[in-house]
Amino acid sequence: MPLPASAPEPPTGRPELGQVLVIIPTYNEAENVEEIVGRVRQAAPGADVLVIDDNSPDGTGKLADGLAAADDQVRVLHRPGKEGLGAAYLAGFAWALERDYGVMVEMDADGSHQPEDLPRMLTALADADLVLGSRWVPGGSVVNWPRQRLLLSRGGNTYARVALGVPIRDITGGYRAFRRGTLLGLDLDDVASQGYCFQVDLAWQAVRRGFRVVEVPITFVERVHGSSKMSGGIVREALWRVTGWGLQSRTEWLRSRRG
Ligand SMILES: Nc1nc2c(ncn2[C@@H]2O[C@H](COP(=O)(O)OP(=O)(O)O)[C@@H](O)[C@H]2O)c(=O)[nH]1
Ligand SMILES: [Mg+2]
Repeated sequence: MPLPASAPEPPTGRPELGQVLVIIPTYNEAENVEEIVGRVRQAAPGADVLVIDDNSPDGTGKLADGLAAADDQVRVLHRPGKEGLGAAYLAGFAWALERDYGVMVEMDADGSHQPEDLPRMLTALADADLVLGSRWVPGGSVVNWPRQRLLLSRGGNTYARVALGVPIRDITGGYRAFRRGTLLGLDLDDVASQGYCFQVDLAWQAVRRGFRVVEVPITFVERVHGSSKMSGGIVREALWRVTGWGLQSRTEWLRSRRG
């Protein structure tokens, strides 16, 4: 007698993913916002989109409002002024957690993160707690970066991997998918970092708390329009904080061996 047809069990007993929210922070992305939202809606039609605009002087927020007016699956969170990428994402996470979202995706507005890579990331999330879009695993790549920027990213990632002792190849990247339960398990109130350091902070917390973090190769394409908001200060912050975390965790490890 044939066995009754039943849906296969999720491989690790993780819950179904649930509704997906793609969070896109913007600051002066008027040339990019419409294209990126359109591409997300095409590549992952079931996902909702939240644009978080910090009162961009170039009118990005108005353009986003236009997109939201025409599409129920697009929303906009307006913030009064530029407070940095980390603060924008924290506001987006809080917004999503107050609602019924099961997955929160981080994505840049400038076209560096390909919405077409999202379905593969979500597939990987079925068997993970956090998926990192990775430039530095086999199959991942970067298009149109000058040598200096390549060196900075590779060097920064190697440094973080060694200092923190985690096997992640691309811990500074900003294209990620979190399960709701993962975000709830992190100490978001304690995240003060900006930019790259914000990304390192979240991934490092997730690893330390025992969440399953998986890297999926992505193609990262340098922006064509507008300009980067990253600064020397953001790079320096990442360097000193990562060094501090690495030292702290080694001290804790030594103490635990002695005690
Ligand atoms: N809401 C908000 N978005 C920001 C802020 N700073 C950067 N962004 C956005 O974060 C994303 C990544 O920033 P970007 O300047 O491209 O950084 P890079 O890719 O590392 O050079 C882009 O979508 C920016 O518009 C900010 O202070 N507030
Ligand atoms: Mg960028």
